[in-house]
Amino acid sequence: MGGLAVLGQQADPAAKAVPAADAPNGALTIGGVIALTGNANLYGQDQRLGISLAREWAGSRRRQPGEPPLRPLHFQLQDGGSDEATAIAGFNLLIRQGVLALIGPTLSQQAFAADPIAQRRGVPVVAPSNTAKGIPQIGPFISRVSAQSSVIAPLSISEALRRDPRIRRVAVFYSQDDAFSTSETAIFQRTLRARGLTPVSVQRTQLADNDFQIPITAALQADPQLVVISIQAVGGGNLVRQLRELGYRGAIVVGNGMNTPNIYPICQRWCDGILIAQAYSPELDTPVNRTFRNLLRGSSPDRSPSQITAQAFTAYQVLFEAVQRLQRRGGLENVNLGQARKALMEELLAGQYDTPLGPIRFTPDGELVQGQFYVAQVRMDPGGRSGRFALVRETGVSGGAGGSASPPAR
Ligand code: 1QQ
Repeated sequence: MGGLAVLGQQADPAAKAVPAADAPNGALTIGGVIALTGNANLYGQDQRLGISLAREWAGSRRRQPGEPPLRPLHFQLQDGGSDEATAIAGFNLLIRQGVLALIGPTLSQQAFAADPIAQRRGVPVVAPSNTAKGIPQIGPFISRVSAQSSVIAPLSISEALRRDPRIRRVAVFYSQDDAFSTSETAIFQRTLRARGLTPVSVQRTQLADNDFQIPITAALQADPQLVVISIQAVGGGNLVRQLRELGYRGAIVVGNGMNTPNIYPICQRWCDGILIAQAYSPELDTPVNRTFRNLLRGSSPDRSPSQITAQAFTAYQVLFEAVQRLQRRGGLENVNLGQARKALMEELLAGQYDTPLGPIRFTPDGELVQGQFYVAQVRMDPGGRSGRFALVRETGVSGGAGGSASPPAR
């Protein structure tokens, strides 16, 4: 029985001593649980790319004279699928293998299921793309670099109403079985109500839906002038296309579910003109964003710099920088993995980071503080096969990490 207890201790990597940075086994491992299969792989592709660019960036960092050696980091990627069970399995596997911290999972719906596991085991999580309300509040080990819907979603509604102040009739669509969608639509609808607009039609769909004829027909009976969509990329792309095919000509605002260039092949030319708020602009002219864009051009010349890629880069960057600061302060000496995880979480939350998203930091409970946001409009090429998010407005949020208001719209 004593043997069992010893086995139990050995099985928990948290009790293992952290080796010295320059020891042969001195590398610590960051785990990534990203959707590589299922519909959310449209985001996962962007995320895998963003993390690999960040690893290139980190690999080119050199120890400054007089500094202790950098702490080498490994990265271990696990498919988080597009559902809760696969994300949970990925978290469990990587935590058992002794990762220092985790990036992921892709969807808020998955995070509400998987993050409590990391929280219980004391493993820091940086969410690269969870926008639903309440993610960092899952616990002290959970943070995010993805701005929550409440700061982003109102911007695209404001832009639509600025373009056409006569809009009165708004139809809303959302997936009722997805945490991102229900959270975002609540913000969209609150923003509309604050403008005195009560939706003339609210259509609740399912995450797995791809055929929207029935809800579209119902919504179009109310003759909307604006359609507001909180649905993930595959469903949302199909919905936009079917809306246009069924004759809707008015404005369309979409949410974070469609914030990837991977929507273009789905909605093709029908996506042209849709408005979307974004937490990243490729046009941000800072050294780190130029590096991000150059690395992307070097590795994947056919991919455009996008929000979800930049956020995944940022998630890795934030962990890398926090680890190196901790290393320099001696915080990784004479500690076990469990203590290192805790110290890393504190270090991470205390830091300020100059990222492709702009300057960011965290609130004490792990919520992102970011200063710059954008509204883009999708512009499809004439063939309808590829397109771009064209920047139409830039907004500074007062109290954001970047400080005060930024230059006005272009
Ligand atoms: C979330 C999201 C996704 C739809 C985009 C990755 O924002 O699940 O929170």
